[in-house]
Amino acid sequence: MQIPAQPFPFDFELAHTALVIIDMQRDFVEPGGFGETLGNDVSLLQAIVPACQGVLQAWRVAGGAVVHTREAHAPDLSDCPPAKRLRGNPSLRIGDAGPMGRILVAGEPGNQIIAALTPEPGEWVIDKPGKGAFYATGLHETLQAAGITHLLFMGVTTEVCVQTSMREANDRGYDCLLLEDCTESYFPHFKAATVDMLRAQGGIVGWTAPSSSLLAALA
Ligand code: TIU
Repeated sequence: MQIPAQPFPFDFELAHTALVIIDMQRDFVEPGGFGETLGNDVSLLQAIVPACQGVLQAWRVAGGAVVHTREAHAPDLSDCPPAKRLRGNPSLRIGDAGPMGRILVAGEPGNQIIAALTPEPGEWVIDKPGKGAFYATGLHETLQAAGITHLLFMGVTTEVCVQTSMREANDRGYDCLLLEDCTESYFPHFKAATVDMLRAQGGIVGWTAPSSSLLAALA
């Protein structure tokens, strides 16, 4: 398959490509979670949910592999560096009890993927303690075992967990494409800058394209 993309068309084979949905969990997208404790307006992120849903549905129908990630820490916070927990002045820190349970802790209501994008059986769900999806997870091994060489990214936030994961993937040899309307930041100018920088210099990190281009190729 080939889709129009920047900086040039993106070629991929469905059987060797995974859709990677970064951290579309309640902590970031709904009020009362980690995103809001940092002082952010989470409604900005809610706007991409319909586009993400459209891509996920089409990708499932096509039979492509799906990865969902969650930024999640163990209940004893053994995988949360103190530097991460103590940084800044949030209204609640990681591990504190909030309206959706303990902030950014695995198994809590706030740590679940939002209802609109609930993982289906057979899809991979990766809990990650860092911003990048490859740090301290088995994601690379899982993808290698499945013969995956190309990754399509969506999720939040563009310049934090999505960009970090895409850079980690690029360094591990994956061809990566970011679906522009399926990612968002609490800071719109950070999203715009990230989309620009990922595809600059001949695709130094990868490609970007609107989801309509992927949907047209899958139709
Ligand atoms: N998932 C993710 O991007 N984690 C963050 O902490 N993002 C922020 O923008 N804060």
